[in-house]
Amino acid sequence: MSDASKFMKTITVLNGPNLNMLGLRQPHIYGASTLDDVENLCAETAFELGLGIDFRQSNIEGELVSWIQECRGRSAGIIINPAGYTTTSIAMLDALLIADQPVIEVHITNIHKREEFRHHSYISKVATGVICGLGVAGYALAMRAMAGILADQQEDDQ
Ligand code: DHK
Repeated sequence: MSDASKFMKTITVLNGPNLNMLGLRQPHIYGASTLDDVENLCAETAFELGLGIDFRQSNIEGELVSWIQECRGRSAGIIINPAGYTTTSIAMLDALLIADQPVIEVHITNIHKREEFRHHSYISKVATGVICGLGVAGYALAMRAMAGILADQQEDDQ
């Protein structure tokens, strides 16, 4: 391991249920990009920003909760598309309340323009910011915003 990678900050990007079906899933709503495309976009953006990345997806709420817990002490920031758990998961909210790093919430679609049941988010209660409706480009924007937040944090620490 080089000195640079030893000290490189890692961003965890978590994806909730059904996002593994991107590309096949209602492409008129979610677009044609696959989750692999999103991972490549995040990896390229991370490389450009000098950040490491840990990109994951699960259809299981408990697994997402465990991954959020594992971020403690290992990850500098969490970017999360909670997908279908956005509107229901107090367990994920509680896990994020314990987390000690900034959180950015991403939705591919504009959830406020869609069915009313998609409008409320438990995750927004802990998110520094929310990006929605900008397609998968929202992930790259979230990475850039996270890099800015981490740079500000570093300045404050000095
Ligand atoms: C993804 C989902 O799976 C939905 O359950 C959300 C979100 C919207 C998205 O836009 O990325 O309602």
